[in-house]
Amino acid sequence: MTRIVVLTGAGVSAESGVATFRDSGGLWEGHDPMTVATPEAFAADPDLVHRFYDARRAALSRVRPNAAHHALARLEAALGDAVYLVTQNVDDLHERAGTSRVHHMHGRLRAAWCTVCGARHTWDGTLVDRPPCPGCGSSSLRPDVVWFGEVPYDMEAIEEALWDCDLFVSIGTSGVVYPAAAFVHYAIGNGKQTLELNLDRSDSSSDFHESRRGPASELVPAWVD
Ligand code: BJW
Repeated sequence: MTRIVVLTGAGVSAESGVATFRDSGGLWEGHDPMTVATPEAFAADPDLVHRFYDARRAALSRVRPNAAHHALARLEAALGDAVYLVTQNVDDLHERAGTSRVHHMHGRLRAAWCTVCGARHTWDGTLVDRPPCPGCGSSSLRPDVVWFGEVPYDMEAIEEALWDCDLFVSIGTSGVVYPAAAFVHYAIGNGKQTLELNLDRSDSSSDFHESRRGPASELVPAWVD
């Protein structure tokens, strides 16, 4: 059976109403990424960073998975363990569409981790008001997301999955943020087939064996079904 690694980015959730990062109207507009998505920024102005993530966490309850998320859930239902889904997205739309194994390499909005005791907690509320950590009681929770300069989650397992797969598929990502941007090079270097599904040409489109252009809600079901 063909083993597939699927990487998703902000473009897969765009049609659900979750803003992308770098498109016109994206999340970074009005926010220099370095003012909100680095540990240094958090140390310098935690209120600003907490407000940014609190607003995005609250917005999750107003969005729904789209046809692309549902198609990927069907792919997992059909192929089981032969599909390894890794997402750069911090939303939970893949899970809500029914995918059961989602590897969130950049963390999750609906989680907080304590910088004192290291515990991670499911989190649906706000953090700007400095709630106590349910584990140790300290007021040191931060969003459980991966900022620039931090090491993404599950890297060893992701590299193993890329090594073991036959096909690498990248969906809705601009290909500018590493290490995800290098997955296509790793896959090609190890003799895998590669496919990109993206609205526009991305920074790494020319690296893929095949690149299809269009909205994820159309391209992904067409590829899966
Ligand atoms: C549609 C669509 C529709 C729209 N249908 N498509 C090597 C070279 C240079 C720099 C580095 C390097 N290695 C590391 C770095 C530094 C840095 C980095 O990459 N910097 C670059 C800016 C140059 N990387 C890091 O610091 C990373 N850590 C690291 O490398 O540690 C070292 C290490 C690695 C591995 C092993 C051991 C050690 C950490 C990166 C963390 C990124 N964090 C963020 C924030 C997360 C929290 C949050 O959400 O706020 O992650 S940044 C932001 O960008 C977010 C995203 O996941 C990520 C990627 O964005 P994405 O998904 O691609 O979105 P967009 O908006 O850019 O693109 C959307 C795309 O969708 C577009 O192409 C549209 O056309 C398309 N689209 N609508 C289909 N309907």
